[in-house]
Amino acid sequence: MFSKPSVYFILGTADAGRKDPLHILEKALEGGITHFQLREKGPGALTGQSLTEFAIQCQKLCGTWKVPFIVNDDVELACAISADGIHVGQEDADALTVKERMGKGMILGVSVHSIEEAEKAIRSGADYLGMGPVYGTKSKPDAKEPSGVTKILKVRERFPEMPVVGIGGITALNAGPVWDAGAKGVAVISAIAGANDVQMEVKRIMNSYKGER
Ligand code: 3NM
Repeated sequence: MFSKPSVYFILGTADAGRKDPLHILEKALEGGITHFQLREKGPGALTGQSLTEFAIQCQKLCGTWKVPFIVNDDVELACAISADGIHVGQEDADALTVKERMGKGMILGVSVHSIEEAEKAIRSGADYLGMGPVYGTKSKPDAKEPSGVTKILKVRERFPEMPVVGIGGITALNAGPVWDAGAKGVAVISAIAGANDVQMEVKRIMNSYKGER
């Protein structure tokens, strides 16, 4: 699933500002994102039927580009529309419970901040780990203090087989150390959602990877 360097785009309607979120997603797909996560949070977040309809539109777009469509936190929604995966944080549903509920073949991602959390997530059946915030972020009001790539290095050393995706304040200009720390992917909201040229920004982030392909 992370066999090549991954640019993992995350978006909710609030992150789109005054732009059309589906247009942003389309441009990001054209630019070459490898994963998409729908993360519908915060004031004014869609709920109920409007959320389901929006999720299905995102899923269709991702399907056209054969990009995995992952739902943040909302297990009901992910299962109801047969998303490709679910991502949970430490304050969301327990990863093991989610793993037991989700369909076979679905991807489970878990946000972790320490070796202990990584170990528990792996025991619960996580397919990849999200680790952040690497840098300061404005997209998650309750984010922890940024810790650079220190924690990614530790988790990569202890669990070398487990794909890690860095998150938090990542842009084309500062993604280098995240790749160098062994992350298989970089997860990004604002640098992509807020870019004037979304497609070009995705390409720039992808090109920040200088390792072997
Ligand atoms: N999770 P941006 S940081 C959704 O540290 C999320 O677990 C984080 O957005 C974590 O690319 C974050 O705009 C926000 O900084 C990432």
